[in-house]
Amino acid sequence: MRPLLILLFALTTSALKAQPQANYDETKVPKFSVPDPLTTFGGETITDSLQWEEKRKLEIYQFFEKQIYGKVPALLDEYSFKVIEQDNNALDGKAQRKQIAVGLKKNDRSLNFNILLYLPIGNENAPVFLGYNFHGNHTVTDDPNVIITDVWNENSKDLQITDNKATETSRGLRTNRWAIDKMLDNGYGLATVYYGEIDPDKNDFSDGLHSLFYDEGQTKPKTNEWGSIAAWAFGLSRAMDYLENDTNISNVIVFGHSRLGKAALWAGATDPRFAGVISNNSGCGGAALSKRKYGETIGDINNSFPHWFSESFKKYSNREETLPVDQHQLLALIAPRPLYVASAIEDEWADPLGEFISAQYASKVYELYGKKGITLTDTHEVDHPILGTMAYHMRSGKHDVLEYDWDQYITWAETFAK
Ligand code: GTR
Repeated sequence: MRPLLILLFALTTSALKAQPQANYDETKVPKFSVPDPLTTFGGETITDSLQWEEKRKLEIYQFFEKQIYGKVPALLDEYSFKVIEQDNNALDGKAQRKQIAVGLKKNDRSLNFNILLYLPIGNENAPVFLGYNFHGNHTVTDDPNVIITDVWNENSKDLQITDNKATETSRGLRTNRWAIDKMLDNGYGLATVYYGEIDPDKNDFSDGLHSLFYDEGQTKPKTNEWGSIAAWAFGLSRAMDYLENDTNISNVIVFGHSRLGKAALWAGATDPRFAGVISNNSGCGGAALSKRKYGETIGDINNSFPHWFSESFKKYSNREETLPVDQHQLLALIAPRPLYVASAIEDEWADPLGEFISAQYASKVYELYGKKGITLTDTHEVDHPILGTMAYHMRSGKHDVLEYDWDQYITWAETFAK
């Protein structure tokens, strides 16, 4: 090749590969004003919890519902639960295990998902952590009796999943993210569901929960309707429909990591039955403030995961300054229920500082109810959790769920869940 051609070739290939560079420089965070949770869109000031609930909470909720996560299009026609497997002497006699098949029906179409439930022996009325897992219920434990999911699964080297299908090989490969023994020893249960059984995580709306609701000829949700995060949140509520009727369960705390932390927050905002909400490293579209444009931005997330949010959210890609809300108001929708926002200092993509500030700005609403929030003078000192009704920690280390995280969640839950 001649030098000019070589240069042109190099320029084109590098341009093709060029990704918008994420900002990790605090001095380059744009100046922005955080929308006040206590001033309505019309400029009215909110001074008590009643006004918040009647005026402000509703308008914020509706904005998130229509413009960000998307509306659930209709009610289900039917749903059913069936305990398909039970062992009262599971995990070396520490737990009762139940596997519950949940059936959802709409327009003569149906979808089934399985809840794996462990309840501690000796606590007849246990609080339970409910959280999605990324690759199947059988990955969270070595327990040989946990059913392996047969729906589409993202290939993963770590999980040894190929051909988009989970097998025996991946059993127990994610036990590190689920401190099941610790939960049981402290009198807590765990309920978990493989999120792909609600909606496979790919940019394809032909399958999963969305497809049950289509009219004749429809192939994807309408502009203001739900993306995958809202579908996953809806699935958590359907799991809750079962859990709230299990007489051995007292309270349910909804938990999620990363994209599933976003789903847990939206589930907490849409469903008041969750007694507490935990967002672990949920980042952009979760706990982190979007207007900081630090790490992942709305443009990045809508490009990489076009199916996560409602179609209407795309108009805010690279236009964060035009958003009349920010994610601290999502947190505020959960008030006055206990809420734990957890970050990891090396998880720069999720903007850990933006998650902390977001919790601080949501506090005003908790304070209206006389609850302890994360105040503006609180600091995010690494590995120094703040455990009030609003709780926060900045863990050392990376984007993950570690034993450390569960230690804090359990300690915190002791203050309200039993
Ligand atoms: C990333 C995505 C994040 C976060 C994460 C995860 O690729 O950009 O928003 O959700 O995935 O879920 O692990």
